[in-house]
Amino acid sequence: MRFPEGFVLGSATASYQIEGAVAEDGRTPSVWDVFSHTPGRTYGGDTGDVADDHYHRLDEDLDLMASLGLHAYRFSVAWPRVVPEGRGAVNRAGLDFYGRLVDGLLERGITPVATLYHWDLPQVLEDRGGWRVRETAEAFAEYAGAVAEALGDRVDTWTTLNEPWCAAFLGYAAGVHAPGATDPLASLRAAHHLNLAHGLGAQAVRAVLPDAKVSVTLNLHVFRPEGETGPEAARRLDAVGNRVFLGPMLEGAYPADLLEDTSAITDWSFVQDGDLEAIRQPIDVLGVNYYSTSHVRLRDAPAEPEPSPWTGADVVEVLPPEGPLTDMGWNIDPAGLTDLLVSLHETYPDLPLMVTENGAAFPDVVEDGAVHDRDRIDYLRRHLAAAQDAIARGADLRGYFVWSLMDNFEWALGYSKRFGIVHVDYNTLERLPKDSARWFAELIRTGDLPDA
Ligand code: IFM
Repeated sequence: MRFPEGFVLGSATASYQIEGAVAEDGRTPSVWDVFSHTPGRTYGGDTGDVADDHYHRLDEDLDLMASLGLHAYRFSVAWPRVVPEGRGAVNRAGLDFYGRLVDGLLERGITPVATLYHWDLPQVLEDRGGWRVRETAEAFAEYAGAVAEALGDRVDTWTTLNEPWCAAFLGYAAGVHAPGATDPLASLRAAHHLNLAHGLGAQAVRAVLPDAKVSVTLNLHVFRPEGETGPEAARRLDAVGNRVFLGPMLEGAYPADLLEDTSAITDWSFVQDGDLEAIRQPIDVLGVNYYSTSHVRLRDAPAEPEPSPWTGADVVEVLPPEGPLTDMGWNIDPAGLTDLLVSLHETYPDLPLMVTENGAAFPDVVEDGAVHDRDRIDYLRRHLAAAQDAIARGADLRGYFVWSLMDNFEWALGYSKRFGIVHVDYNTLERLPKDSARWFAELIRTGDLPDA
């Protein structure tokens, strides 16, 4: 069970989930600062004010990564640290933090993989319409160019967006992520402007760094059709969950069935001439985030529409997941990862793939200074084996990043869910590698999947 030569094994985090220091060195509030400080929005009122205090513990965290032997580290840059007013002046102090991070990685032989947007939109841009409006896509391209200019050729791969589905549909339709809107039209506008941000951002990075490796990370959904109506339910959800991004980014068009399914909400006239050409930029690798699958069918009778990330949820039903479940309530279906990677390879045969997130939350306990997270090791082992199956079936998979390096702010669920392979004590901020961290380090050291 060996990975191919050169296969990248790393871990991932995101700025708002780990950094803290939200009001330091010129950073302004993001939508997540405002959302998390709004009563009732997050578990226990948790916020990212301190998070893992990574901003102040950079060297310790870099040493931790080196001790695990990570080949690569996937982090995100906080837009409101770098361009505090959303557009215009670039904040040198904000950029310097990421410069120190990148230099520290390179000194330790770890390859930096930068994501430009992992959901911390400057609130000042949300106040002007956020992802509902195209100005935000234009502002993103300016910001992307500024970061590319500053970090230059020290970054190996530039990822424009992380999981635009969550930003658009959890943020503007279901209302469970920032900015907390429940407006299906806004979510479709947001999806389009995120697509546009990807295209304009990719161009802006390449304008500064013509040889840059550019990517985007999508949380592609795997649907398991149930019964006779399952295939139609899966088609509808695939359109609004996956092809709404894959279509314009990789094929230069929104899928016809998506336009038809959403015609009662919009005529998509916010898509302007030239947008689709701008969105379809060559990418060097597609980042895939995978956690679980969803069993779906059509409803017997249409239900009262209520806030949901799924346009058409009144006719489509996502069935309760069958156990065993992770602490997120998500099912464990490693074959879904194989299916997803193989089907992407069949649809886009020349596109290299990278699993940019995979992992699981479990209710860890610290016992005598250790965390024996056997469930997580089992989850990781089975998913890495599933990735190997996909490679054996032809998928051009180049690497795998575990989510996450350390426990962190799990968005609306605050600190109640632990995804890290390193435990964080939120009282002392002490880091403690779990058994899974040692297991992952052993995998990196030997290139062989260790036993669970
Ligand atoms: O924590 C998130 C991450 O920010 C994006 N992908 C899914 C993870 C687990 O929910």
